Amino acid sequence: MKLFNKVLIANRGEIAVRIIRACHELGIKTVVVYSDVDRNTLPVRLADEAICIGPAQSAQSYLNIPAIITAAEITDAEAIHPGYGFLAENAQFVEACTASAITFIGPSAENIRIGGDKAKARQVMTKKGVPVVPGSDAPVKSEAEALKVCKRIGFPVILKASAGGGGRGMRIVHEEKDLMPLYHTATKEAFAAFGNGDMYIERYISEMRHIEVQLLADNKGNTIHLGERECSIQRRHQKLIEEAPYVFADAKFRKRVGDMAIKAAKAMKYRNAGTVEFILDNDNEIYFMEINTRVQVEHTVTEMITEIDIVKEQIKLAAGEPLSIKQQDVKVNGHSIECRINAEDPEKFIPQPGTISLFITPGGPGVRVDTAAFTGWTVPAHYDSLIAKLVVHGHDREEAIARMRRALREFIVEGIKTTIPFFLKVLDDPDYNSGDFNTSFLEKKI
Ligand code: MV4
Repeated sequence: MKLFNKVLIANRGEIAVRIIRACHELGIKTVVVYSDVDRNTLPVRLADEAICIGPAQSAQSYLNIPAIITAAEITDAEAIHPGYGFLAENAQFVEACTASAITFIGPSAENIRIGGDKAKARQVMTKKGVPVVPGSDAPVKSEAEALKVCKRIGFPVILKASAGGGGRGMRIVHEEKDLMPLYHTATKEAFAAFGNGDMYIERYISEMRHIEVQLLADNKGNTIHLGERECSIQRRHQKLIEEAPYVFADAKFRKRVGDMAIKAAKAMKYRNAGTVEFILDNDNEIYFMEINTRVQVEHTVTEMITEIDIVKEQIKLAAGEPLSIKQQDVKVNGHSIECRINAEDPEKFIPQPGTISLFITPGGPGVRVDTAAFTGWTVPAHYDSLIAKLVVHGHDREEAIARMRRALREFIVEGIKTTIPFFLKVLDDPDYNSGDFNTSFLEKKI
């Protein structure tokens, strides 16, 4: 079956490199777009063609829809891969691609709209019988309604912005007297941040694990899952360590959460690759939290344990190919862990842009490094501070942890500070090693 001749990559950094690699393995030519400060970068070198689309500020380059569509048109690219971040979850961008007869490698505009409207997604899931945390059926319209919902579900509750997600615009409310002040500040904050102040309410699960399921769906609606990832090690809603599988998952758990994810995807006619995020509480109850309508940073750990190339699958699915993998052929093998190496101070997590004077990546058995960094490259201050993903695979979690520890020790980055020392500390933590942690782990430890 004929895929695309040429794909344009509307992104930068490690994910641009990741997508170029998938295209080249599929025999597809690549075009990368870049901003002024990204001229001397690895994606620009690796792609067959590169086009400057504007100045460093994202709004004028990586978020500049007309510039990117024009770049695709003048290079005859038939499809655009958006990566993650930037335009990956912008429904208008999908429509702009469609209007120019360019295939968007990702879900439909409608999928993205539902995924971006958290209250709507919750409603769709409730209607189709996917479990959600007890809460409001829709955004609450008044103080009186907010109070009524809270009285029904009981405190503590969590207020969430419909347009938020990933933790932005959230407030935990422990008792009734705090509800109104927090409801008002959260509403105002959400309005300022997203131009939409809608808030919905859920019962607050004080101890939870973040479990998510990778999905693939073809254009006919055939949907499979690639198992779960455990992403509880996060700081200020930024994931720092992810692993697959969830160490306490057995085949029964995997089927339960996997089937829930497929049900969630089918409820909204989901297409291409996506991720359903769940709350796992201390009673092993699973609740739908959000759906992420993009390839995620941590897709790599799933690739390591399933040997399925998720980015290649995205491209084939976008070209209209049917799913080539059956659910029963998805096998989970061993254990994988990812550490997100950020150009940040390892104590205070303050970004550290600057020139890398020496960059030597680890290697050897079971080690994968996804990066666009190299010796002499300057990390710009304008973008995300992720400079490398260190991903390991082992026969079991214990071997994966040992492998991660030795790979972190091998990793040489000079000239800027990175989060490598932070990960070495986490990897020595007894609770991390036993698997006894939840999303509060880092708040308690650092
Ligand atoms: C929750 C929750 C507890 N109960 N929802 C949603 C987005 C994700 N990044 C964090 N989210 C949470 N949703 C219910 N019903 C706990 C979190 C959560 C969290 C909340 C506030 C402060 C820090 C947090 C860290 C991890 C998870």
